[in-house]
Amino acid sequence: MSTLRGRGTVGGLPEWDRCAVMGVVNVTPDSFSDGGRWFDTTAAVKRGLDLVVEGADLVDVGGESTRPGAGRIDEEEELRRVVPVVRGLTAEGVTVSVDTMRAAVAEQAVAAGAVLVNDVSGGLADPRMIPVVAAARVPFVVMHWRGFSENMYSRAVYDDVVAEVVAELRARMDAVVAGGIPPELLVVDPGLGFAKQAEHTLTLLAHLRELRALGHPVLIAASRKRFLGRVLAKGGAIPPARELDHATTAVSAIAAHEGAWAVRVHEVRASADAVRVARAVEAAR
Ligand code: PMM
Repeated sequence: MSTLRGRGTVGGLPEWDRCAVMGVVNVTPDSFSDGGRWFDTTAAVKRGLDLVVEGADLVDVGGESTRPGAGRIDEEEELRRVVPVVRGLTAEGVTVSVDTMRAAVAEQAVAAGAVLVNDVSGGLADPRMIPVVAAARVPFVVMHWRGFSENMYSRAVYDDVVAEVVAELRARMDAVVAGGIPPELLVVDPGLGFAKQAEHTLTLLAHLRELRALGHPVLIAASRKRFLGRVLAKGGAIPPARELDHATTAVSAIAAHEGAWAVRVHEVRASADAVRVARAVEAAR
């Protein structure tokens, strides 16, 4: 089994001496977590720039909601939402990733300046994705994914969630490398909450070491997810996504301490502090 010393670096991206913070801009009217507040190009670009001021190292721009139960939007609509925001942010010097399962969106976002493709399906949703990313020679996030969000909880069945997620991710990484994306451009992501019940997600967080042993930088995206609501539930009442930012920050601190390459969060300020504290503790070892 390969191992990863340190948190790893991703070819072509800036290097940080700590866990990086990826701020989220969802250009969607129906995102479960920010409720469509940024569903407008100007507002979305401003949101991205604000996230950088708050400490985001990268900004992840997405146009299609992947919340549990979400259906798909068409490609034209996704392009219309995403590309102008990517262009607006890169024009301001922001390091932008594009969150998409579609090759055409990845391709046009990279042409507009995006430097990383974040595909929650790990290249499974669109057969053109891997060749397009390989040709663009940009880094690629491979997330653990078992199918579209519409009915993903029916796939949340595991005997040993850590072993199965690691094995399925390893198979994806092999397929992606065979498809022409160099290993040094790959980031892995356990896909917290995707086809996973809360206990599965928590078990994965408890075993980040096994994920790091895949030998690639690890991205952790816990922000405002339902499993955090389950952890904080009082008398069966689950807090809404917007009330999960403190819990998200706790995960950022844990992930940074455990050697994650980056955390993907909606509220950047607190996680930017958390990764710096983790770095200072690491330096004092
Ligand atoms: N989760 C969401 C969207 N994009 N990307 C990666 N790499 N990993 C994730 O877990 C992930 C993602 C869903 O959350 P959002 O709708 O709040 O952005």
